[in-house]
Amino acid sequence: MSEPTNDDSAARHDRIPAGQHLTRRWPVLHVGSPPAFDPATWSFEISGLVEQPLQLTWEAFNALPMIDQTSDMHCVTTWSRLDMTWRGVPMATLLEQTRPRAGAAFVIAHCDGGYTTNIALDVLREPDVLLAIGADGETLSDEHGFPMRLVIPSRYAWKSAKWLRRLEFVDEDRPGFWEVRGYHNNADPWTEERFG
Ligand SMILES: Nc1nc2c(c(=O)[nH]1)N[C@H]1C(S)=C(S)[C@@H](COP(=O)(O)O)O[C@H]1N2
Ligand SMILES: [Mo]
Repeated sequence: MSEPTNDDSAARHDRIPAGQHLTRRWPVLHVGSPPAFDPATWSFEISGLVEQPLQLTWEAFNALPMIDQTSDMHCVTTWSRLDMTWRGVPMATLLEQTRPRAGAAFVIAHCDGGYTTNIALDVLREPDVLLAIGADGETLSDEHGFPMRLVIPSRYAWKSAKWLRRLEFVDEDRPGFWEVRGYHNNADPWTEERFG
């Protein structure tokens, strides 16, 4: 296997879904403005249909084991950014701790500022899903989700909720901010699930 190169080589091309183009910049996309962060009052919660609900302070969240993980990012507005290195807590760690109940099938991500997005539990279980505090060797900037964001590499980036504060496990699906505005519920970039 050859090393990835910096140009649009065939190898890279295979990693860009139909209708997407490669960007080396990191565009910023969101509704509203980044929320203020207070480490004294911030918490991250896992609630709903789990055996062991959880509420972590900023300090406790940072005490969790973190990993670095490389993945690609695809935005429905057609940009794709390859080989991003995220730093954060694997979702798997907190799924083990909280243990979703048998009836749990969907997860609603709630963000500071009111943005929401819905994710099938099976997607949240994918091994590369991360609760990220850093990207490309740096702490997340305010506009990219500081202090913490979800990263779901297998779905269009609107599912990667910035300023994440709570994951709510539910039995019935509940479309989020963009999903009620016509975006596809599942959002798989490889089958171009852009609009529902
Ligand atoms: N809280 C929140 N998270 C959000 C959004 C938002 O509006 N609010 N926008 C989503 C969209 S549409 C995209 S494409 C990605 C963009 O992430 P970036 O700004 O870090 O590139 O964030 C997602 N997460
Ligand atoms: Mo987006």
